[in-house]
Parts: sequence; structure tokens; C-alpha cells
Amino acid sequence: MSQENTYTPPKVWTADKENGGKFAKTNAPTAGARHEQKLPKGDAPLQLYSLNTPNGVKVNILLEELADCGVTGADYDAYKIDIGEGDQFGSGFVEINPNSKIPALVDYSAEEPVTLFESGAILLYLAEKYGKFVPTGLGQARADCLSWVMWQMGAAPYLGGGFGHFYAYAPEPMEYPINRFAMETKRQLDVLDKHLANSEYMCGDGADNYTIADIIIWAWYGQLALGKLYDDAATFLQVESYTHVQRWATMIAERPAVKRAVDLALQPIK
Ligand SMILES: N[C@@H](CCC(=O)N[C@@H](CS)C(=O)NCC(=O)O)C(=O)O
Repeated sequence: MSQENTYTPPKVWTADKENGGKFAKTNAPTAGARHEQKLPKGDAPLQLYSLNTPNGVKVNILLEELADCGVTGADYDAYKIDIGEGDQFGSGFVEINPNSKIPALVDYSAEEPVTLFESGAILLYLAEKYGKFVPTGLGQARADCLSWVMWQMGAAPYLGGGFGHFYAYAPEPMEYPINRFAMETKRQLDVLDKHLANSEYMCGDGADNYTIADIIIWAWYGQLALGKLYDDAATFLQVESYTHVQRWATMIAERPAVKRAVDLALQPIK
């Protein structure tokens, strides 16, 4: 059935007005730096420029888990990139991430500074560098871990950019996109629930099999299941019905590193 107030797209799209959504002030169809910016740099080998959103929290968790493992050389300074204020479009941040999205990281302990963006790339780089939370070798264990990490990177935009945007940030509720993305989000939760019915962690049983796959998926789907994302979304999506996801999400939320990571103190950049 067609909806009232239908919109007929023009032949050529132009940015002729703000879209009215929560991030309308910063959204634009162009990339690149919008203002000069010198990012601060501390003394630690790793410099993180981020925010405690699900994508940012992923990196916080891994860094805090590495600290709890007693790994040396993984100290970091963490700075707040306020995406509501447009810090992601400053020249200093864009030099590290041309895509202008948190999180971004610089590793100064390498021979030449190594810059990274995309949370999946950052997690894999850190896990491999410190030899923790990712299986090595070419066997099934590593294959599973990489598959689930990539699953999350492909799946979460339907949850965040799709469901979350239309449910919580759009200027008014719109039935078609909310239905479309609620359905896909619930399908994804069911993928996880069926998998976690037979697996304590994403890639096997026992705490030794806690990997970056758990970390990256928990930041979105674990927090969603625990009612931490998008106001009433937990009720709307009936997240309590995914009992295996609930068990896993609660188990990970209780880890000391995760507790610290979700509310990590971030230093101001100016
Ligand atoms: N695929 C990216 C997504 C990063 C992302 O979307 N970050 C959001 C915050 S959660 C952001 O920086 N948004 C700012 C903007 O779009 O201007 C990743 O996983 O790192």
C-alpha cells in the first residue's frame, strides 16, 4: 500500500535543504576537512581519537582488555572527537581518517607512525600486534573470528544507520523504513541467538575463546540486547526474547574491562 505524502525524486538530487534529522547540522554530501585543526598528542604509544558510541566502545574494550592481560606497550591516550560539533571534519582528524568518522588511532611505537581508521581494522591490528584476542594460523578458529568480525562490520550499519536512524533520529516516524530495518535487525539478532545457542562465546566455549568477534559484536548487539541503545528500542524489538544473546551479552558486560570501556574518560582536544 502506498503511503500518503509520497515523494517523487527529481531527475538529479541536490542538497537544497537540511534533511531535518538529528545530525542535519553536520551532514553534507562532500568529504574532506572543513576547518583547520591540530590534534593533541600525549606520551603513550597509542593515540586514540574517538567517542563512546558503539563503534568507539569496541576499541576502548580491546585496549582495556589488553591492559588487564598485562600486555606491555599498549598504553594509550584517548581524546574526544565530538561528532555533534563537527570535530571529525577538522584537518587533523581527516589526515588520520579521510572518511571523517570515529574511531581513529595512531600507533607511534612503530618505526614510522601507523594511522588506522575503521573499527574492524583497528581491532584486528591491535589484536595481531599484541598477540591477544585473535586466533593465529590458517585454521577454522581464525576463519570463524574473521568471519564474525566482518559480519559485524557489514551488519551494524543496518542496525545503526538503518534502524537506529529511522527509529530515534529521523525528524518524524516513517513506517516503511522503520519496518524495513526493524525486520533486518531482528533477523540479525536471530542469527546471533541461533549461533550462541551452541557456543558460549562467538568463536567457541570457555573464556580462552573470547575474541575480538565478541568485542565488536557486543558493542552493538550486546548493548542493544541490554537496552542501552535508542531509548525504547529494546521493548520495540523484544530483545528479551533472544535468550542466548541475553546470556552472552550479560556475561560480557560483567567483564571489568568492558565496564571501564563503556564510560571511558576522554580528554578534550581543545
Ligand atoms: N564503519 C565505521 C563506522 C564509524 C562510524 O559510523 N562512526 C560514527 C559514530 S558511531 C561517526 O563518527 N559519525 C560521524 C559522522 O557521520 O559525521 C567503523 O566501524 O569504524
